Amino acid sequence: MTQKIPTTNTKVIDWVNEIADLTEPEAVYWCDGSEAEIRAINDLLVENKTFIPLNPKKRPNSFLARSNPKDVARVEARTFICCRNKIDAGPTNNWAAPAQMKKRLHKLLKGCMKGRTMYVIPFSMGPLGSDIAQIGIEITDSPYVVANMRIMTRMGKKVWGVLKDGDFVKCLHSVGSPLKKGQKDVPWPCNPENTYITHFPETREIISFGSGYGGNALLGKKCLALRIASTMARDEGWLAEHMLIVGLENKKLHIKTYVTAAFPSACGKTNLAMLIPPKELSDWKVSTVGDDIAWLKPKNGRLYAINPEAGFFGVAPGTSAKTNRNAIESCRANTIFTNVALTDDGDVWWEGLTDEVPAHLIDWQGNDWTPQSPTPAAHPNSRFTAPASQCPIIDKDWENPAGVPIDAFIVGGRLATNAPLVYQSFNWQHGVYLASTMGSEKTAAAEGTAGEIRRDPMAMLPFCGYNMGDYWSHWLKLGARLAHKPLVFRVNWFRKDEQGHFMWPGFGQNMRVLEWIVKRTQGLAGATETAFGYSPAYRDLNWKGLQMSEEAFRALMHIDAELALKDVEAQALYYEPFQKEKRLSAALVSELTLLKSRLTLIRS
Ligand code: SAT
Ligand code: MN
Repeated sequence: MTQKIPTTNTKVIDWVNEIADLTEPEAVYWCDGSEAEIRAINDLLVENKTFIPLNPKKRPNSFLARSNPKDVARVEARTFICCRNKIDAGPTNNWAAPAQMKKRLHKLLKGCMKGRTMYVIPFSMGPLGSDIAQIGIEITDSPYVVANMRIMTRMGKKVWGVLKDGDFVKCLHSVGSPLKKGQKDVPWPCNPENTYITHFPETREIISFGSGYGGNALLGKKCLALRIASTMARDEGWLAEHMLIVGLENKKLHIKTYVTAAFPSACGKTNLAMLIPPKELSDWKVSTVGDDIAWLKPKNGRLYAINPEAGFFGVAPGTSAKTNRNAIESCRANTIFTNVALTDDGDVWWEGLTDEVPAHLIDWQGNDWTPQSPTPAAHPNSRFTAPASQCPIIDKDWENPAGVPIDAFIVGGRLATNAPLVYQSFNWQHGVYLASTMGSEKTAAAEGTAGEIRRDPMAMLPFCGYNMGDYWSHWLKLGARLAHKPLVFRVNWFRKDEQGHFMWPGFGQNMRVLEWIVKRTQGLAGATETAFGYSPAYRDLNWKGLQMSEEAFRALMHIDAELALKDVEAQALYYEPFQKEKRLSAALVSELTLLKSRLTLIRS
């Protein structure tokens, strides 16, 4: 295949040549992002049996892929931050010395693309040409990755015009499974025994080997847009966050505002990004800017956010017309499904999609499945890759290169005990403290007792490319310089009563909490000072259409000082490794001290 090289950027050309010499592919193909190209890639994936075409009447232009059962999720134990000094990776990351890791990878990469085509994918994270956007180039030997990157990023020849002779993030990916002459390929090549997901933040490089799945292989997502971008953001004075971005508009109140939210996994982030308000709150119009990642840059004293992605890589199980109609609509066509089940009429199915379970399916591993089967039909981490433009409530400014102005940050986790529905931080510094200590309970502990909390600061635990203590300091500093700081709120949709029942209905009803939050940003809602922060009183929330007594609401907001003081002790322990490394800001220590004294005062 002779192709005219589509760029004159010598850094790109030299790097592509260097990688081709090292990995020895059969051919090199420069992706242009055209329709004809994706049709050919899809045909090839069907021919290789990586893709099963779905019934075009039910799911037009959509495909199902089944991965190797050993390659089904991100692998945190195999994810490394490779910077010169170990302390700069911090206590929450796996670290390796760059030279040593490069040596190890070099051995694995030698000849690793034999018998395969090496694809060069130019892509932009963020609207092309936006000053918040970043350009990456992914080299991969996986056509499945090409097909996914085409949905998840702005990919193709237009990128060369923006890049010109500029710098880019080098993203090298191989499934790590070379083919000998005449050897037949498998539908999902991978190398789970030798998987490495490595980041070199100082030289802005990513090298990923051995996995073809999700965030391990679509390098624009967690690797570039979070791990590498977080270090760029530290150096350049902005924020790269694991946050959804949502627009909230109320024409009667003349409000249109945007908020972002960070939650650990399994807290309904995609649902909140696409929330449908209950009919009594239909004055509110919710619109989606992003469901996973936000890049926020300061301008004129405020933060403006873009969604660096162009698609959703959403978890399928549990997604239904009832829980998230907009997500279901988003994947109605032009979608890649990975590890879901196949119906007898050529459509997809997963646990929770319909109340009625089909009598027969082919499960995610390609086996016959019936409701009596002992294992789930879809893998719990099965996914849909769908264009964001197909979301019925996509915000009109979702591709605005200037971003959207952010008025509030929401953080939270999944906590059964002693975590109120919502409260506002006293100020920015207190907000950073609230975000740094957030997390979810590891398992449901005995009801009524505090479960052990897996802290997931800013939901960035596996995604921060540098020392988490430095990251908190960066937040503190950045906010201090903003004239118009976003207000910070902590929420918890998952409190349970003594019988183990959820005390809050969640889903669309969360609009009531969002309404209070938005009104707080506009100075339109009241609040009461509590030990945790500013909390709504019963009268401060809109109860139209929801039966909840004042007593039930009080229980939902109650703070048990004794239990909270125990958590203060746990938080002090959690901060200790950062303190030992002298990477913990005194501001966070004093927030903990202040909380302790407030709780001690109200302890009966
Ligand atoms: O596979 S991804 O990293 O893209 C999604 C996730 O695990 O959060
Ligand atoms: Mn995520």
